[in-house]
Amino acid sequence: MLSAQQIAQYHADGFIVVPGIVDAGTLGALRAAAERIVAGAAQVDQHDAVYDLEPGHSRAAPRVRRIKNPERVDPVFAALARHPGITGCLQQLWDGRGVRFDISKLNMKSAGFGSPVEWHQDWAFYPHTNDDLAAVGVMLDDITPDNGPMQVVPGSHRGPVFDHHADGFFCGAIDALAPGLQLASARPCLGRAGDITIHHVRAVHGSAPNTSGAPRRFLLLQYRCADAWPLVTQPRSWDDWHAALVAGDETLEPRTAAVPVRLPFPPARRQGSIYESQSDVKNRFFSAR
Ligand SMILES: O=C(O)CCC(=O)C(=O)O
Repeated sequence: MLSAQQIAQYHADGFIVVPGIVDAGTLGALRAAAERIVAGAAQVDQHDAVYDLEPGHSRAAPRVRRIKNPERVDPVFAALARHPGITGCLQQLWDGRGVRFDISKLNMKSAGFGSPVEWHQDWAFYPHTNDDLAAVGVMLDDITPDNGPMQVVPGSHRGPVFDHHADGFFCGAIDALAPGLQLASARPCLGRAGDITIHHVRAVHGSAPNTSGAPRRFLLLQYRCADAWPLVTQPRSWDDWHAALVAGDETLEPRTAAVPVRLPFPPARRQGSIYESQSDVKNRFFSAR
């Protein structure tokens, strides 16, 4: 359960770190599953439905940047998406409304070369009828100042939706020189393995490369309030949509809110890998290797 102070902090800053949500046994199972999936990258040469590969990947020396939708690959990730410690926090943040899981991704950020993620707002990718959406980051490793922690600009979830386009196409990143970004105030989300972060869908966030000797595996689970209806990607079917409700009550009445929206169109020229589409942004903040 979140304290009143944690709830107030989430609403003020747009993010919180909640310690000790995932127990050691579950953590061990998640890490083992991640290692099994990464080992499978020795059979692939290019990005596919499961792997986003680091530059320099080879079958002999596999380098995985992101495991896409690990909940579709191993049941331990699917079970985590329904963890009551996670869904309970979200219900508290959303006034007791239902919680619907969307997708997940495991950003590997391996020691020494893990890729950066440029500043962005998740909202720019998937606007809804209201902005009660959040990503929950599960730390599979300790996250320190040196291994590329996610950084968030406090209060940015109440600001504008920044332009995530370059040369007329969506690129999934904000130009680092965009007026009003206030990157100097960004704060890192640090913690121990088993802690979680929760960040608001409109919060500006990003992360540096991992130049340390320690891995930084960070599993991002995306959730939306049961009454938030997607403006861009429609559900495949009612059955899928309803099956993704992981806590609370279903509803047939989307809640609309006065939220700023900018559509992610025309689509990114290199759709499918955020790392590649972000490389089109005019001014990067984090050094590309
Ligand atoms: O891995 C991180 O530090 C943040 C990544 C992120 O925001 C994303 O993948 O959308």
